[in-house]
Amino acid sequence: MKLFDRLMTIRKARPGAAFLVLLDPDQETADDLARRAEICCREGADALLVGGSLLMTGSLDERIRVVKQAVDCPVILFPGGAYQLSAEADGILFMSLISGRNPQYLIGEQVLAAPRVHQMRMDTVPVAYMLVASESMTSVEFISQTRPLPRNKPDLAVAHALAAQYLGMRMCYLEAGSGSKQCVPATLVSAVRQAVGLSLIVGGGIQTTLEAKELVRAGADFIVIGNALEKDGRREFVAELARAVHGEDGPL
Ligand code: 1GP
Repeated sequence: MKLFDRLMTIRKARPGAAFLVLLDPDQETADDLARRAEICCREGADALLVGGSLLMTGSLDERIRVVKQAVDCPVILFPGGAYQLSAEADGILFMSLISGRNPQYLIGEQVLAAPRVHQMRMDTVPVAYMLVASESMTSVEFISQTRPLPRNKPDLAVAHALAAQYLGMRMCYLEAGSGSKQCVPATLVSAVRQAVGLSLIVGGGIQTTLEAKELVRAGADFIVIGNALEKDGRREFVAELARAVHGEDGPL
């Protein structure tokens, strides 16, 4: 089954939203990464994203290979640039940073990556990536050299999401930036939800079950959490977040 269809099947199986965990391949040794991946999936993560704005490790293939051996769920590339490719993954979020006006991240990196993606026969999901402002500058804002969308102007987010839909994107990623102090406002998610039929991925700065539930209630189809799960001893928290995102711990 194609990656997009797999993701939709996972989504439909959940009354709330699907739960994606972002693994930073730079954070740990390959074995630690595999162990964490295994715990996350056992406790309820539906799929794993691997990647980030900046990648230091030179062994992305190996890291993804060991993660794949440890879990049954899809392991998906979430690349910060054309250099973050691996045929070991189940596919790639092929993204364009449409909230920005930096041609390198709108189309440049994609052109550099495309021949290798083709050569590796990677499964691609076209995703409109939209960075939303938070209180301080995030790595993605700095690396991409783009201005994020204002938090208090949902109409701007809606206009971008509509453009993405007309361009034929399949998913829209509303991103506050990894490690952000504030997640994307629920009001903005709900405005985009009402305007477009695209599947909505929401991530960045989500730290509590309450925040996750609010974003699901606002219309997120996929919730992504990375940083909040990176500390040790977070097994129970993963399970708690999974139940909240899936809508299994009471009415949303
Ligand atoms: C980043 O949305 C993801 O792209 C996850 O962010 O690490 O802040 O959870 P956090």
